[in-house]
Amino acid sequence: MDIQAAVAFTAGNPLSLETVTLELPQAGEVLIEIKATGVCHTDAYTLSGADPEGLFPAILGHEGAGIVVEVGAGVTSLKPGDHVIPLYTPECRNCEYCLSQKTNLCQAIRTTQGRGVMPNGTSRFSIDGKMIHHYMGTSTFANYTVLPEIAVAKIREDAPFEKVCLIGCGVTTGLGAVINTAKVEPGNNVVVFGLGGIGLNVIQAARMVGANMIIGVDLNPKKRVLAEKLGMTHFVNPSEIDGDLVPYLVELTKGGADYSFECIGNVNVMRQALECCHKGWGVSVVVGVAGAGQEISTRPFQLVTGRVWKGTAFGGARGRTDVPKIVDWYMDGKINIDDLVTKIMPIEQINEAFDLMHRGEVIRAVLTF
Ligand code: NAD
Ligand code: DAO
Ligand code: ZN
Repeated sequence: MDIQAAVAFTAGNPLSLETVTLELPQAGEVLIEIKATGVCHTDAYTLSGADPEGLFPAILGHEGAGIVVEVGAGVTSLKPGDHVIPLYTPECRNCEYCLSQKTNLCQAIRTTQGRGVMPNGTSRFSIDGKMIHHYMGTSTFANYTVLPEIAVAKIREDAPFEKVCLIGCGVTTGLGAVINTAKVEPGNNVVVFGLGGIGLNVIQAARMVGANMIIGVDLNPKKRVLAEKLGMTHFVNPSEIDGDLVPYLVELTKGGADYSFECIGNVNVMRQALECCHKGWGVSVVVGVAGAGQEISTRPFQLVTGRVWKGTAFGGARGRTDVPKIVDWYMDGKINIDDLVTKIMPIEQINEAFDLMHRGEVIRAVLTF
């Protein structure tokens, strides 16, 4: 079938709206009509050419929501008409990783997903017979896409696509970092570095679980108002304090954070996030994705004296199980997504949406079809 998609032909250039040929779903696959998709920094990172694993040409996008149109042979958990969120982290419930119950990093389709193709090794997208790569297994910058059944979360039908699409990445990553990875407890003191789409969700989850101090750290003072609305109790702008940030935060928390979260992707800030943690038990969670080849460092004595450094992907969430629950939280008013969707735009304006994100003018721009 002919579909409309924003194609990334080469790194470093704008996306191009094209008519693309999409093959119908094969066994174990699902055809989805995408209704809305967020634009995230990871899409921009790959488009820039800085992502060493980026493949071109490709259809980017990984924060979508839509409706199942057709299912391939053997698909049992989905049917046409189901409302869904594509998952860049699948949940097969069968592989060694899923069965371990220790990680959400399902490996069932890892190799082919990384090569930009479906599990049988071929792409469903092409233009004039030339193959176009899938991206993160999702390719949501298209009005139709094909995914493996194990990478699709079924959600309730009354949830608005242009809001719940953010549960496909930013919302789940931030909430999950707090609830699944750190397991923050009532009364804990939390420091959040970076108040973008991820950090704001860390803040609202910290409030949900009953954290005491929720300290937000950002260089941009404009981030303060929304962060406070979502639960931040103290704002720290590193460029406005006297002295070094780490001792400042240790003093503010009377000994250090119980939990800290780096939501920027800056390796120097990752070190500050670890070192502002409480001696003996503080845990720092790396959420931000640093540039290719970058490394983190600290004095090992920071770990010897009880601080713990860990990371999280997609908030440790098992997508098919957890994403529908997070949609319920939104529909029940337990979490705020409306304020994170700064702008809703038609797919034709996708390059403007990237520009808005680069200029820091949106938490998220959402594209509709
Ligand atoms: P964003 O750009 O919207 O937010 C980053 C914030 O950090 C901005 O508000 C910016 O002002 C602030 N900032 C930048 N440098 C700073 C500094 N030195 N000190 C203090 N504040 C600073 O980004 P986002 O969408 O919230 O994503 C954050 C990170 O999370 C990115 O690296 C992204 O790739 C990553 N991410 C990780 C996962 C995962 O599963 N681990 C999933 C999605 C995104
Ligand atoms: O190696 O098993 C694996 C999966 C790695 C993917 C982890 C994704 C990490 C988050 C990247 C940013 C997503 C927008
Ligand atoms: Zn699995």
